[in-house]
Amino acid sequence: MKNILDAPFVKEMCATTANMYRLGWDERNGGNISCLLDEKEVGEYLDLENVIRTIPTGFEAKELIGKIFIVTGTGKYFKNVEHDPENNLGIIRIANDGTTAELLWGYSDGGRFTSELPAHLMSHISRLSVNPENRIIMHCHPDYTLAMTQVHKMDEREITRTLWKQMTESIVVFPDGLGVLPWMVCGTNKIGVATAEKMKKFRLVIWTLHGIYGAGKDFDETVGLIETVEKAAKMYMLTAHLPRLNTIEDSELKDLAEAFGVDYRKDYLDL
Ligand code: 2HA
Ligand code: ZN
Repeated sequence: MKNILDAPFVKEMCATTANMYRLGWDERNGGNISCLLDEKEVGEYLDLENVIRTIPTGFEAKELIGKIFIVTGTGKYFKNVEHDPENNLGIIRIANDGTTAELLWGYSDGGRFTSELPAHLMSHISRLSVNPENRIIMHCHPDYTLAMTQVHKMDEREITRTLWKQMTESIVVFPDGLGVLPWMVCGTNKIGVATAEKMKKFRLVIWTLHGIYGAGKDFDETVGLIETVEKAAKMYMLTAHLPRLNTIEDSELKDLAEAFGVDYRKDYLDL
């Protein structure tokens, strides 16, 4: 059996949480990540018959029975993951009842997965239904994105248009735009269901006055989506109070999307 601490998926979780902490997106215990793993690959590192303990998830995820995820722990700090992955991360498998998580590794101080597990697992189900390659769901609290939710109309079309117009990269990176949820109590099945519903149409979902969710096939895609939104939100917040002399026109956004061959939300442009 190989050493689990050398597994690429553990190393990626360590590197990503450390990076996100230093970006300031995950203060204290803010943020959470889940990554769908390949059973065969996990089997190279762990005895899949050895269930350390079982933890109820509080909801049913029939579509994910037998699926294995590495997930950040509840109350854990992103800054600490790289120094003690076995305590701050866990590897869970969804049991045959669809409502129990079987712990295969981690949460070594007796802890459990993130309180946002409902939003994560339900979002995995949504994203897998539109893209079988999806593996990552990521949540964090990036500064300018969060600031923007205080001052911008929280309408999907409006906020997507604003972000597309801040800089050239935006429409190329997230042509599918952003889903928006109003402020809601976090950590509940209700916000999980609402997030997952949006995830059928978007890889990015903003939680007003809270943060953002991103989904992707790997860490680069997912972080790349969030950091591009955050950069565009930064441009907006740095300039929102100033006279706006230049912007990317709708016809130019269309030219850009066509030049890069991306399938953008055409009804979000006024052409
Ligand atoms: O896990 O970010 O949304 C801490 C949070 C809750
Ligand atoms: Zn949060």
